[in-house]
Amino acid sequence: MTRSTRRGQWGWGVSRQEGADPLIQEVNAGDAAERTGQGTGAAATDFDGDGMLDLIISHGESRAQPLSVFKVTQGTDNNWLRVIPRTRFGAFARGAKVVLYTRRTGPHLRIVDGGSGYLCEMEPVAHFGLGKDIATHLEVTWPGGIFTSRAVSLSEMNSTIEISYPQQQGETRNLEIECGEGFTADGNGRCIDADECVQFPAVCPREKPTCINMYGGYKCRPNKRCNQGYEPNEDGTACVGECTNP
Ligand SMILES: [Ca+2]
Ligand SMILES: [Ca+2]
Repeated sequence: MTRSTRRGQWGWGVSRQEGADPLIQEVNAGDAAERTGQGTGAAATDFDGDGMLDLIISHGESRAQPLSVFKVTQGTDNNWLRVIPRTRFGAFARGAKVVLYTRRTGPHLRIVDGGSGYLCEMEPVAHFGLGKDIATHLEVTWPGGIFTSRAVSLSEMNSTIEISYPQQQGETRNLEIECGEGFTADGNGRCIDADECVQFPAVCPREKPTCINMYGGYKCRPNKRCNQGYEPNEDGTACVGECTNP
C-alpha cells in the first residue's frame, strides 16, 4: 500500500523481532514507488530461478496495465534452499509443514499454504533464505500427520528439492541426522530439543546455578527464594504467582 506526499512515495513496512509484536512503520518506497500503476495485488516467487524471491505486482484493476517485476540485487552469495512437497498424486502439497534444521541458526519453519492474496497467489514452495548458514536436515509433515525426514547434503545447498509423498509413515532417508546446535535426533528421524540441563548438569556457572531448558537452547539464572505460593520468574529477578492446574 502506498500514498503520495510532497516528500515522495511512502508505504508501510513490517518488521519482526523475536518475542515482540510486529513493528509497522511508514517507510519510503524508494525505487519501488510506482506512481502510475493502479496497484491491485502482489506475489513473491522466484520468477527467474536464481534462488532469490522476486516481487511481482499486478496492476489495472479496471483497465489493462503491465505487470511489474522487482528483482533482488543484494545477497547474491547467500545460501538458500527451496523445498516442494508433493501429494500422493503429485500435486503441490498445500498444508504441508516443512522444517529445515541448520548448523547455526536452528530450525526454520514454512507452511505450504493456499498463499492467496487479492488477485495474486503465492507459489506453493517452502523457500528458505539462509544467509551464510548451512542446512543439515529436513522434515516434512503432510496434513493428516504423515511425516518424512531426510538429511540435506552440502551439494544440495542452493537448489530445489522435491519431496514425494512417503509410502509409509515415518519413512526416513539417511540415518545420519545432523540437527544442529541445541537439537538432537530421536529414534524416529525427528529433530527434537536437547535438554541441556539434564545432559550437562553442571552447564550453568556458580553465580547463576539454576538451569532452565528452552527450545533450541537453555538459560541460567540466579537462585531466588520465594514465599509459599510464589515462584521465581524466568530471569530469577522477581517472584510471581505459581501456576496451578485447575
Ligand atoms: Ca529470483
Ligand atoms: Ca534445550
